Amino acid sequence: MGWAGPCDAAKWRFALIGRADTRDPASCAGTLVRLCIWTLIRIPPLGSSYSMSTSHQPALASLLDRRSFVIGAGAAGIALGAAIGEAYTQIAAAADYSLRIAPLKLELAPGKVIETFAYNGTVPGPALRLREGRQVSIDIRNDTDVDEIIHWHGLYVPSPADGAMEEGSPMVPRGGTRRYTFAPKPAGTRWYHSHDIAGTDLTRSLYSGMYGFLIVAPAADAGRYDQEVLLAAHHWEGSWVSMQDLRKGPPPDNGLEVMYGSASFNDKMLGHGEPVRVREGQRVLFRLLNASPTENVALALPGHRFTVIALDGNPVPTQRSVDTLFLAPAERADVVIEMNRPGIWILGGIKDEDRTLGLGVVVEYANQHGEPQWSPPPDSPWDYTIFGHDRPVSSPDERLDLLFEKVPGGHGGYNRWTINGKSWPNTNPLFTTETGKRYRLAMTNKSGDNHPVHIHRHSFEVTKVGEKTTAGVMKDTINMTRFSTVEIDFTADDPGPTLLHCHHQDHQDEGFMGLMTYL
Ligand SMILES: [Cu+2]
Repeated sequence: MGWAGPCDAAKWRFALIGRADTRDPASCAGTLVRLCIWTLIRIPPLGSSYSMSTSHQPALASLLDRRSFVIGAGAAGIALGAAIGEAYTQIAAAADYSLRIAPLKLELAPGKVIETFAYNGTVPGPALRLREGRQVSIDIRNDTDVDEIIHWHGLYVPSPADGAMEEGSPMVPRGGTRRYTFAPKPAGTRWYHSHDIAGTDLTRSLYSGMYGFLIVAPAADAGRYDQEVLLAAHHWEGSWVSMQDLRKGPPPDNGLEVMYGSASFNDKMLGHGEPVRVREGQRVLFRLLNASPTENVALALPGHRFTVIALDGNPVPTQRSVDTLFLAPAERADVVIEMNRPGIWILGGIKDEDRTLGLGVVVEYANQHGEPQWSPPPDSPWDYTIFGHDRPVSSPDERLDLLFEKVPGGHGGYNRWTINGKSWPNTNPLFTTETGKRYRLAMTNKSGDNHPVHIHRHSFEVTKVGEKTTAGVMKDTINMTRFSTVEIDFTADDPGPTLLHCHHQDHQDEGFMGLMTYL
């Protein structure tokens, strides 16, 4: 199953890192590693369905720029990587947790088995429940044939431990183990997931089962609920398609998009897992995560409403009950559902095709019998601002404009994405901040696609969505609907290189990414 090629990327990486002080990475290391990765990619992994026609090669080259750039990301970043690499490889005492990355045959439904990758043989991976501020060590063993990396999404951790190679975090080499140590904060529903490049390979990174909940408990947990349920939505069996071949609407020059063959909550398609068993009168806390690589999910539970208490793990200023919950990729919502309509129900995607793919789970009241019931919820557009304060926000020290645009790939080609006219790695640095200052990012999505924009290692305050102002909603990922504007404010309070990117795996790999740096 291992790589048959002569070129060992991990070895190259460490050799180059070790010499960072005497070499110009941009002119030398980057080129060498780019060649090296080309060799690796050209060898089919796992003998699987991977294929690469010659027409894919230019797009693949640009996708690869992300990794090769990182390796040559500047002497400072590389020196940092070297130091951390040494620190993390001296593994003595047992870690608090260990995660093993390995292939998995996942049975989504009886007889429906897909080949994927996962942590510790389960999807999602084990739920890590950590205490806020208490140091934790996690060993990551990589039993796959490519170097991997795990990002701690929503946590304030130093760049080298954040799990983003673009920030200088080291990869977990294939066949190797690396220890991550950090003090988790802030409290809330976070998650961990692969932050590797998938490129055109729809079995890798977020297209796979490499994700899990990471819940940081506050010093005092109110626990005002009777039962807790963790549900992670995911779409599986992706394939590249030209949307204009399937329906009218997409522009004729649009490039390939990913479509999926199945979907699940956790590891099972709708109707094939254990139901969520509840009793009348219970208040059930659902921690919902959209771990899909590219798909939005809108969810409902007929006859019930979701009281939203936290978004992206952060308590909202105004708790509201809604009929429909909307989550873009990487977003989380903590919701309480009052179980006051006995029956057998489907908690699932409001789009019929999503439930047909398997996106849903049966909610079964005690002593109730029969077929699971579904009825469409009232039409209710998602609006972040209803969870906020209606008060003015303090003005920022500086305002920065970010414009997101698509460079269509054409029929059968891959799209590229730009931020202020440039694609990663040419976006670097996106902007530079000064510790302690408050910044406003005025973001414009000049495309017909959604973009869940994620900032690593920081939370931001949503201050304007379209023309509506709001305050107090703290997030790490915000979905920008097509042709929309959003303003978010954040304080530069966690020095170190920090990634900003779209959380659609394909958009991220196609250039929608940049680094914010500190002075
Ligand atoms: Cu995007």
